[in-house]
Parts: sequence; C-alpha cells; structure tokens
Amino acid sequence: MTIRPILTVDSDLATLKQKSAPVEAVDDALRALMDDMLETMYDAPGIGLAAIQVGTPKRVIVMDLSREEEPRAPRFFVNPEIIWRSEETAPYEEGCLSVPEIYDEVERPARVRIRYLDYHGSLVEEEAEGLLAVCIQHEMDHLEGVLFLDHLSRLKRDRAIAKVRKAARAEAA
Ligand code: GNR
Ligand code: NI
Repeated sequence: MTIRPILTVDSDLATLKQKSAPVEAVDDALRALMDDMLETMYDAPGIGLAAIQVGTPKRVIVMDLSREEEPRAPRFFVNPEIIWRSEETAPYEEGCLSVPEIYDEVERPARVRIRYLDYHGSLVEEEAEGLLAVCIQHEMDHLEGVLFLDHLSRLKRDRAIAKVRKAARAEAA
C-alpha cells in the first residue's frame, strides 16, 4: 500500500473541479486503489477521501468514522448514488483535506438513502444519518467536482482559497 499526495485547492483546483467517471469493475486493480486511498486517509488523518483527491477521477470513496479508541472500521463506496434525501436539513462544521485548515458550517439533508458497490462489488443500499450522512454527501460532492466551499458565500469561498494559498506560500518560503 502506498500513501499518495493529496491534491489541494492551492495547486490542483482544476483537477479537483473535474467530474469523476463511473467504475467499470470492482477488481483487484480497483481494490489496490482503495487500499492506497485508505492508507492515505489514515495518514492525513481524515475521516473520508474521494479518489479525485489523489488525482484519480473515478467514482470511489473511502471512509472510517470510528473513534480513535475504537477498532478501525474502513468503508468503501463505489459508484455511489443518493436515491432519497430528507427534506429536513442539518448544519455541520465541515473541513476538507483539499482545503487545509479551513472549517465552516454547511447545511445538508439530515438523512439520505444511498446505493453503492462495496469493496467486493456487492450492491448495498442503506439509510445514512448523522456524521455518515454528512461525510457521504461531502465525498459525493467531490465526485461532481464540488467542494464544501461551493456551499458557502462567494466572499467566504474566495477568502478561504486566499488563506490556503497564503499558507502554502509561507510553507514554501
Ligand atoms: O477528514 C475530513 N473531515 C470532515 C469533517 C467534516 C465534514 C467532512 C469531512 S471529510 C474530511 C476529509 C475530506 O476532505 N474528504 O473529502
Ligand atoms: Ni473533502
């Protein structure tokens, strides 16, 4: 397994804006990608990661919402679809590994029903709420080239990107 560099809005905005393509088959090559993504996510550390964040425009997401003191609970979502959204919404203070050190509140449907292929290519359907609902919607946005910043006002978004750029310049200096 390999830790891959995570793309950020500073250097790789055009890539992050790309729409990801459906996966044709859940095979060993795809599982190798998912393994690398999981290791990259744990190393970051983060609770979710979409393939485009490591530069691969495929509809693949990895996630682990377990607490630090709990055993790891990796989850894999291939070609995920939202088949139902609640009318009720809920706010959550979101962050993104591709927008380092920026956090802001995003309002999304509180519950969603999702359908996806798992690590073994089996079709799964389930209802998500709480952090799982937040995270799967955040990750599925990445598959469409959408960042949590795109849910904020233009002023907040521009300020956030400027802040990430400034931090990256400071780090390079
Ligand atoms: O690690 C992450 N934490 C997080 C916190 C609140 C809402 C969404 C997230 S996902 C993020 C990792 C990431 O950028 N995934 O795309
Ligand atoms: Ni993200």
